[in-house]
Amino acid sequence: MDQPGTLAWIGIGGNLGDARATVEQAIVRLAHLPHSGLLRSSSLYRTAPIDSSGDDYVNAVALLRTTLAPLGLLYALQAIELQHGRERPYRNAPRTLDLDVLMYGNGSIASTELTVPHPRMAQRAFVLVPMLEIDETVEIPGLGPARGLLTAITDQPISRL
Ligand code: PH2
Ligand code: MG
Ligand code: MG
Repeated sequence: MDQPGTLAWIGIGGNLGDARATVEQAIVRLAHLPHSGLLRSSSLYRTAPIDSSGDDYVNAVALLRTTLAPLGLLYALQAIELQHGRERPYRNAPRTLDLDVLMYGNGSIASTELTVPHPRMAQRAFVLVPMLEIDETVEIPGLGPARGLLTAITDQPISRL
């Protein structure tokens, strides 16, 4: 029988403090998220800041199965960000931890709080490369296979840690 719940893809990133340790701890916290199970997590990647400043980022992606509603999931992710001292002084400021709902099933959501699929994910190697590590055939609702989107962004520095 099919498992209950929806597949949710989570983007993980940080570039303040010990980002590598923070991203590893965030993956552990995602594994303990209520009403959810961690199916896969990617390797960690070092990436150059895109439309952002400061140190290189550490990025990863996790795949969850969850029965949380999209906003319930978002609030649970924000709680983890706060546990890691996330502050938001200005847009795209360097951060200890950023957890983004990249995709929630095949759904499209456009509310004031949450836009899914994540609006810029298709242009970001730090999202697509770890997603494709987990599932080479993953498709983005409305855009198609993620694999084909990579060719446009081969200029973005990313290396596996
Ligand atoms: N996140 C941003 C903006 N720029 N650049 C990298 N390399 N990694 C990120 O996670 C990232 C970014 C906004 O959330
Ligand atoms: Mg983000
Ligand atoms: Mg965010």
